[in-house]
Amino acid sequence: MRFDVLTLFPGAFVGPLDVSIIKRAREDGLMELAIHDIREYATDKHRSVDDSPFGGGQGMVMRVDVLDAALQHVQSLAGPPGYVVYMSPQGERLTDALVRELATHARLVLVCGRYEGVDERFVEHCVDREISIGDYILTGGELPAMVLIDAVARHIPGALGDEVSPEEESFVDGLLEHPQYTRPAEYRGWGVPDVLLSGHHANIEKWKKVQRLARTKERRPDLLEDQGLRTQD
Ligand code: 9D3
Repeated sequence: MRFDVLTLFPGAFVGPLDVSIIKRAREDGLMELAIHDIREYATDKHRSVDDSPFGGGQGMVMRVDVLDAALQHVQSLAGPPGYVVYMSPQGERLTDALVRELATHARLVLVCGRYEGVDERFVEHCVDREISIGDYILTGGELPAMVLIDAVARHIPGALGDEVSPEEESFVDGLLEHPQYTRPAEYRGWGVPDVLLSGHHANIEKWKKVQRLARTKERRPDLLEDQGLRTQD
């Protein structure tokens, strides 16, 4: 799977995507990531990428001509045209279901906004999907793009290694995870639930399920409402 990112801050993408699972997926050739500096597509002598909004209002808006030139260049690079995602506070919320859907594309082009956002004509004519990562204000689309890449890349076949499958993970059955413990069994008088040390597998499985249900009810009741619980639950 290939990701192309359009940004005014290419330096932001050095680091977070160079470690761990994403690093290995890139080294193994399972995923490609190319970062493109939008400013390289500015045409006037000041290399301007933004201007004040028509009709007035605070801040600056990213220019449609510069964004379109950058996108056309990027779309001409690799084989299949990429599915174009604009990271935007006005977008639909990124969920596990949307992550899985995005992972079915061979290529994604992620556009990161800065300032007050982009000229709406770019969204209307060039963007396939507008996506937000949640209801809080950030300074730009770069961190959201990295969040999306990280979440989607885990679904690339082989990216997690042989052991783990993203299908088996929590969110899939809509419950939070149970608490986890490891050695030492006692530290500063802090113990571990006896059942986990008992070796009684049926009781351990029951304990884990009860913990998952109780935590979900306490912390995320919205997740319980989304699914029909069985009587044994
Ligand atoms: C404070 C300025 N806002 C009101 C006039 C508008 C605004 C513009 C640009 C608010 C945030 C941003 C920058 N954010 C993103 O580009 C962004 C984002 C986010 O802020 N939260 C969650 N998801 C995303 S995706 C892109």
